[in-house]
Formats: sequence, structure tokens, C-alpha cells
Amino acid sequence: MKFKAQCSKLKVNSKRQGSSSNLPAARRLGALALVLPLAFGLCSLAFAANAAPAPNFLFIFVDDQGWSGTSVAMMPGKDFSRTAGFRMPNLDRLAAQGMVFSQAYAGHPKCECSRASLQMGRTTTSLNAISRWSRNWSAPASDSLANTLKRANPNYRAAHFGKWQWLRTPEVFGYDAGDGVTQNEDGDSRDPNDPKQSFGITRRAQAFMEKQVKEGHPFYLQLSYYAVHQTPQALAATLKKYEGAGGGPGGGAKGDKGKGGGRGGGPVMAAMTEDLDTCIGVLLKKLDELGIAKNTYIIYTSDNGGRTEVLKGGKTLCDEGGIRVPLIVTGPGIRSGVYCNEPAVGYDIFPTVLDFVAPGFALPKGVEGGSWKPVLLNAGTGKVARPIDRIVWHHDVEIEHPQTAMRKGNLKLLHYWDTKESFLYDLVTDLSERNNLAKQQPAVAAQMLAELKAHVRAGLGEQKFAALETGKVEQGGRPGDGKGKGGKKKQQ
Ligand SMILES: [Ca+2]
Repeated sequence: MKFKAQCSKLKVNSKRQGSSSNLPAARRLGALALVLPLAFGLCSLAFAANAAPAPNFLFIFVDDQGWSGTSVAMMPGKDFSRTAGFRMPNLDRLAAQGMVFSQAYAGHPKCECSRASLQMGRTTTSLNAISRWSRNWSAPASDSLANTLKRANPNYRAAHFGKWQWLRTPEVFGYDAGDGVTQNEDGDSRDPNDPKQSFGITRRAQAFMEKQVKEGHPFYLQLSYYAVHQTPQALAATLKKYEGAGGGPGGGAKGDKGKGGGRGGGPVMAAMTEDLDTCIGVLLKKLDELGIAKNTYIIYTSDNGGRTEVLKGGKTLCDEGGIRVPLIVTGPGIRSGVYCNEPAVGYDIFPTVLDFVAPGFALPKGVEGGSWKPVLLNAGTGKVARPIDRIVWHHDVEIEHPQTAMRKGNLKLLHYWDTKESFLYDLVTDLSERNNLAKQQPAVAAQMLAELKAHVRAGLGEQKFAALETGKVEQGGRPGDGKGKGGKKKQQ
């Protein structure tokens, strides 16, 4: 219909410009010869534009899955970047069809702040969402990913199923359908046929996709699985496959429930991971059945890291173990079976989605992520351009050392606010962060520390910055609850 309307419009315009009727016949024919191909060309362009439907987005967001917590090697040929005993045939298929990012990060080493960062497309420091108690975010919910997407193209519908973890509802953040305000405990299912609610979430996702296809809406569907967070749950039939003498194929001893979704974790972790993969298979099948597989981008990642074989630290820490996560993306224009070495972070998803839907659309002020599109459509080469070329993580509550880390290029600076120690690592040559270069490259370390501090100060304000500088950050639970400094022991 649009195609017809635009062509008709062209006709009317050419009539209005019809001074050509006063021209001699030969010149009129000549003018016609010029106008017709032009008109046809424009109509063809209009048709081409209309022929490419708006893409759908299926975002599979896993909880607490460490960098090596899947069956897919995050670095080509490196067994330490996967868990060989985990069975995830559908994720294997997804990786073979798309792009695996070797240097992908969550926006924060813990659940709720990572999620806030992703919804708003910026660091937790700039957003002032640095703990579960943060309420005074510096950007309004109207600037969220889903709300911005719907402003860019009002035909989109958005849904969020699964774990949410903030007090304000998903609806406020632009989601048309969802499970409401849910917390970790909601994932501890009492239904033996729906461990971690993984299958229920998947069923709701299928219904949502069916509805949108029927009603002609492109969609952004965010599935926030409770798996593989504690407490692990799995279908009895799946668990049976992994139980046996000596523990499960995940590498952990029998009875070891594991922490952080990294390597190991025992039979129940392996089974929970396979159940999650079964759900991925159901979603892929549904995309095929609905005839939208070729027009849907699938993003698979985790909200924070976990214990791994080679990375230092784990969940809650700004070491690589706490922040580096699996990331796989498939979709139209993405070459199959490609590894990408460009650093990516969860808060890039916002500008990436907008870049695919409405290139050039003005993002809300303060978005710090960059679009992956140039990398995705160029077989993993190219750059992710962020407004400022850096990635920042900050964590200062319920932790022994309040800390901030900043990555620029291959270098990462990790700063402990209480001890005033800074560690400088080259992540390309030192994946395990063992070789502190701060003393060898003092000028670089000082420059990066100055930038890190200026960023934290601008985001969190003078009072908080002063508390960090003087080591007087509240550590236990709600600010002002009197628990004082303490928190968890250093997990290194
Ligand atoms: Ca988490």
C-alpha cells in the first residue's frame, strides 16, 4: 500500500511541475525520458525500503553464567573458555550460525546493577545505580531501551519475561507484556515440570511472538532466565543423565552446588544448563514455525560472570572473572561461525538495537554504549564506537575493597578505593591479570586513574566521591543501616 501511495505522489508532483506542457513535443518527450526513470527509480527505492521488514530481537539473558559456563568456547580452540561436559546443542548451533564475542562484558559484576545498565545503555556510575538500594537514577525510565525503540518505531512491541529485580515495573520501562516485579526467589519453582521457571518463561515467549506475528508487529523480546543462578533446579529426567559416581560432567564433585555459574558446579548445574538449552531449542523452532527466523536477531549473554579456570575472581568483583561473560549474536547479515575480538559490553545492546531499527535516530542524552552493527555486519572486523572510548565497572557495597575498573583498548586499570592501590593489566597478553604493569608504566596508570576518578566523580557526585576517596563507604546492606565496613571477604 505504501509503495502505491508513494508512486502516486510522484505522479501528482510531476503534474504540478507540469510547465513542460508549454515545451515543444521533442523536449517534452526528452523531459519524460528523464522523469520516468527517475520516478521509477524512486519507486523502486521505496519498494526496496518497504520490502525489508523491521527486524525482531530475541534477547536471551542468562543469570550468573560465567564466561566459560557454556558448551561454546568463547575463544577459538580454547577449552578453558568453555565447559566441555555441558550439553548445549542448541547454543552450539546458534554459535555456528552467528558471531561469538571473545571479549564480552556485563555492565556490572552483579545482577541488578548490570540489568539497570543494560536497560538504560550506560554505566552504573553515570546512571547512579550502584547497588540494589539505588533509587535516584540520573536518567528517567522514559529514556530506556524499550521506550526509545518505540519512539523510533511505534509499531514495535516489547516484552520482558523472567527476573526483573527493580521496584519500578517493567511497564514503566516500556514493556507491553511481562511477569511484573520479580526477584531471585521467584525463580525457585515449586513445579517439578518447570525448574527455575525456564519452561514457563519460554511458553510465555512463544505466545508473545505468535501474537506479534499475527498482529503485524515487530518485537523486542527480552527473556531474563533465572537459570543458572542459585539455587540450582533441573528436570528430574535431565538430572538423571548427569548423576553418577564421581560427579557430573560439568567438572564439579557430586553434591557441589557450585557458585557463579562458571566451570563445574556438579550434576544439578549441568542439568539446569541443559534445561536452559532445551528452552533455546524451543525458541529457535518457534521462530522457524512463524517464518521470522531470517528476520530476527538473537542475542545470548549473561548478567555477570562467575568462577572460571583462567580468569581471576568471580561474581561481585571487577576482575575479569566477575565481568567477562559469554556473548553470541545471530541474525540477518551476520556471517556464520565467526569469532570477534572487539570488546563489547551489555550496555551496548541499547544503541545496537536502535542502530538496526532506526540508524541515526537520536539516542537519549547520556547513553554511553556503542553499536555492534558495524562489527556484526563486517564478519567481526571494525570497531564499536562509544561516545567516549572506554568501558567502566564500579562496585562498592557488600565487598571488601570498594573498586572501579576501566578498560581502554587492551589496557585495564583496576582501582581499590580503600587501599588506594591501582593495578594495570594488558588483557591481550595477560588474560589472567597476573602481571601488574602499574609500576612499569606509571604515566599510563596515572592518566587512566585520573580519567577513572573524573568519571566516578561526575556520575556519583561530590559526596559519594569523597566517601570513596576517604574509605568511608557504607558496606553492609542499606546505606545507614549501621552495619559498617565488612562485607564479603576478598574473593581472589
Ligand atoms: Ca546475576
